[in-house]
Amino acid sequence: MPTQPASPGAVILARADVLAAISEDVPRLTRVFLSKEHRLAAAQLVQWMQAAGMHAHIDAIGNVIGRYEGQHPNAPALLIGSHMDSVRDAGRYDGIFGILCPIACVERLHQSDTRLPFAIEVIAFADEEGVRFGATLLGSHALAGSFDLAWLDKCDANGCSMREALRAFGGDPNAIASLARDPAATLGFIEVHIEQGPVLLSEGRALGVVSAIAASTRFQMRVEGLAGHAGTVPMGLRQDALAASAEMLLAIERIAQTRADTVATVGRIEAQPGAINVIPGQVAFTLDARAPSNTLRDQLCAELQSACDAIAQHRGVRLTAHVLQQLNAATCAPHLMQQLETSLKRCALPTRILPSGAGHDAMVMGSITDMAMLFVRCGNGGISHHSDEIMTAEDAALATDVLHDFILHFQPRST
Ligand code: HGY
Ligand code: MN
Ligand code: MN
Repeated sequence: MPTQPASPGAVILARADVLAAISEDVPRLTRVFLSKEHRLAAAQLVQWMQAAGMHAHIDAIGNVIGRYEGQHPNAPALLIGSHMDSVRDAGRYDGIFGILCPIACVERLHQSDTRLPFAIEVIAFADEEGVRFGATLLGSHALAGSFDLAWLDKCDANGCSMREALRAFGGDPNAIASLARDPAATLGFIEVHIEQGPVLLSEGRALGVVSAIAASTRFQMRVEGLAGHAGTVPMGLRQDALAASAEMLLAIERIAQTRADTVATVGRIEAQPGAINVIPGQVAFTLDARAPSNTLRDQLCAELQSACDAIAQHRGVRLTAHVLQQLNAATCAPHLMQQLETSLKRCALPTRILPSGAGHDAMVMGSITDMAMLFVRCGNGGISHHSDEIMTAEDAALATDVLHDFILHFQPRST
């Protein structure tokens, strides 16, 4: 019995499985910027891009870029892409689906020998999560011309600077500035991404159109108390940095819960000296605060900071808060949203507009061109940044149909 050709969605999920196996800690998925896994996954993406009829290359910062020419050489391009790096113990569709889906669309154009009045560039951004060096959205900042060269001096947990790692990867720190795209040659940026939340799943919808991406601020918080003997220092005389931090964490949670649509997360905490019989004298914890607008984010951060300061004062410890990153809210281009909605209708799918609480490369690309996002349902309650992240081949195929329709009918903003 001849085997049935795999459905377009199944091909995409199978490719995501291939990439998920390119990890530093298999069977978990962790693929960080400028690692050997980055290099291996990039080579695999180049191969798939070339098979889809694109010219593909790896740029100076490690982005993988495939270009499908239009009817005329050097035509302005519609950019479509997402990130190829992952968080630790990640899901296999975050970022990656937004690369494999457009590759599948270009493959359809190539197979039908369709050429459009514009070129298409599929972009696999080298680093969006910022796991290795703490600076995020590096690949899209390079293309948007907003890469801060000081980031090259950031070091990873082993003391290796980004500059050294980039050179060892085969990139070129001196060429990053030249990657900046000319907005005049860029017709727009589309990112297809799993929702990473429960909304589409709960409403029984496969796809949604994003209205805006939340504003966020990331802090490195440090609490300095006084280490001491766990057996001899009376409770009333302690300056316990970890107990103070614990009270701060609960205050952070309580404050974020009281405001609509705001979230605040402490993702990592370390206590020193970390001995069972020593009162912790130093604590470092991260704080990720988000809200639908810049104003609401700033108000949230101010309230979080003053609550933590009051706790520090009350407990006789010293708190310092260092802003690691501040990303402003990004609104999607209405004319691109409308075209995505029209494609959903042409594909006989209901339209649903929803905000994104997660950050995306589209926030950065939106600084140089019109941007929009198509969300795809994820299963398992919408879980993401977790190995239980799932999506279906049917939804992958629907997203590919809608993106393909969007591309065929794409109209850049009339100037
Ligand atoms: O943190 C975020 O929102 C994104 O997943 N990097
Ligand atoms: Mn992510
Ligand atoms: Mn992502």
